[in-house]
Amino acid sequence: MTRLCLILGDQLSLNMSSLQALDKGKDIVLMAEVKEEATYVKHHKKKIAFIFSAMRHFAVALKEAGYQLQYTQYDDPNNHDSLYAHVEHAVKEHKITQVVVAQAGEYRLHENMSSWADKLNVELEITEDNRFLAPLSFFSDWAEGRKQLRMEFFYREMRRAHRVLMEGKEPTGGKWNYDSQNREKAPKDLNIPKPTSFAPDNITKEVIALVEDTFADHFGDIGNFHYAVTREQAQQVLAEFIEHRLENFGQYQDAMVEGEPWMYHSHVSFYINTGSLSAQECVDAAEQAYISGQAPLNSVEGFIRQIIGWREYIRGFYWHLMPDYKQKNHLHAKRDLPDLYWGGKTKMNCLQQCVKETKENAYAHHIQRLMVLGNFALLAGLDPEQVNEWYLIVYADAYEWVELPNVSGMILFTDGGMLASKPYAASGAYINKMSNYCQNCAYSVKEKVGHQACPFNYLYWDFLIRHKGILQKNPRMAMIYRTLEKMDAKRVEHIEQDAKLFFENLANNEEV
Ligand code: FAD
Ligand code: DLZ
Ligand code: SF4
Repeated sequence: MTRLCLILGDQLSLNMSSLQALDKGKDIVLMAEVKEEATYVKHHKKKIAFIFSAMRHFAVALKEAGYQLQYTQYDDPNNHDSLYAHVEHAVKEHKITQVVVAQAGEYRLHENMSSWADKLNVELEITEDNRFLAPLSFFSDWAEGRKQLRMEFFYREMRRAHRVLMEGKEPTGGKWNYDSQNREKAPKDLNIPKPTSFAPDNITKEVIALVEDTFADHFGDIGNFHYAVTREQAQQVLAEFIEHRLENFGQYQDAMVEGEPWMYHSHVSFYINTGSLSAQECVDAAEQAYISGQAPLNSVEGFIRQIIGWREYIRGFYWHLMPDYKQKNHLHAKRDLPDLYWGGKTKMNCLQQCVKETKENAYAHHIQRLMVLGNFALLAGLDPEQVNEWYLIVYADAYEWVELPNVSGMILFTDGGMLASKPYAASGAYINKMSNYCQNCAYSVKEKVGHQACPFNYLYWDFLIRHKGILQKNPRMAMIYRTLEKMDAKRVEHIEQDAKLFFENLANNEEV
């Protein structure tokens, strides 16, 4: 009996569970660059180039490891356009009776696969997605019976279960979370290291030419492609992060500096999400840096929390709540996504910079995604479906399992508080506190109303006024609503007028 193992474009690891039981001499591994995956949303050009190049490099690694691989490139005249069609042809050609695949990261594809066994008349084995440290059962066991699914408590369970930064039963240093030492604004003279970069090799150059030709109408710049496309290169990105950036990671985690898209972040999301790096090795490397005195606890704990806390939690949360989660819209948001998200002109410097960097790099760091792009989407009441699609398109690390909970739960509050205890809404003061964007802005962050005022200022209050009926009941919002209640009626009227005019201009495609 010959088995067929399907490896998806984000399962690029020789340790993938689906590969483990194969007989290398007999069984066949299948990989395909297909239209269905490349266009179910119109992914950023750099995202497609990154994934195709990483897939082609992984194909080389599979062959070197002795696997029999059937790989179809996008421009192959025999390309069948969908993963199902490729599997169907391979099943017929090789008289396959058993197909094995690790669980797809996205619900859409997982659902699609559930009909394959019947349609193909084969046995379909779906193995656990071991790109994650926690099996899905770990999350559902933890979630069972809980009214609230807060990341912080899940994270502590993960620390205990995986013995990370633990001294016996106690967290290293006595505290679970060192965020109180983080979140500083970046000083002017900071010498931020350049990101680890790789010149495109022939495989990548070929892919770039393909993308320029075939996906010319997709958003994003393809120039200056410098990402890691092999496991070895991804390991180098991690190693250089540990050596040059981790020390300052915690301190400047929430800082934004104009013209500095990379800051002290790790830039490992592309690689960890495609399987080129494992979560375990990222955690081990950071913990080791603490033990050897190379990096302080606030940075190391902060980084480890992102990986074994946020990343694992978000993934468990997604599978726990899909498919219903996607339909949620607690705040009834329905405004169309404005053109400024696609690079249309705006006078709001923070938004303009974050979109520009997203277009250039298919990357923006967390606080840009959250507090600038996300905050605006929340305050402006943008339609969750359109916002989710935008985030899925523009970031090279975006797959629905990670994008959807972050966008719907963390920024848009579509679930009414399942993921976040209150909306992450902020006025211009927060952006000004954490960045230098306001210095080069046409608006004044100090002004609260009027045509010169920073739009985040009046949109923030207008958001609270609009959603008073829903949000005032939230105990974490009580204080801010008390402030609103004390606000002068004339000021409230002014805020509402400014917001109304802003939204009219937005709808008329005028530069805001
Ligand atoms: P670092 O800041 O160095 O963090 C280290 C790692 O921690 C990341 O590589 C990532 O694997 C993990 N991580 C950190 N925060 C989160 C989080 N909230 N959820 C899941 N993992 C996390 N991350 C994605 O991987 N794909 C997405 O599509 C994505 N969409 C997002 C959308 C919004 C609105 C927000 C607010 C966050 C989103 N994130 C997403 C989380 C986070 O912004 C990115 O993981 C991070 O910016 C990637 O850059 P980095 O590797 O330099 O991260
Ligand atoms: C994102 C992506 C793209 C752009 N192209 C492919 C592809 O051609 N072939 C493939 O196997 N996978 C691709 N992927 C990744 C898949 O979309 C991803 O595996 C699913 O979304 C499940 O997580
Ligand atoms: Fe953004 Fe307002 Fe600052 Fe301008 S003034 S950069 S719009 S926060």
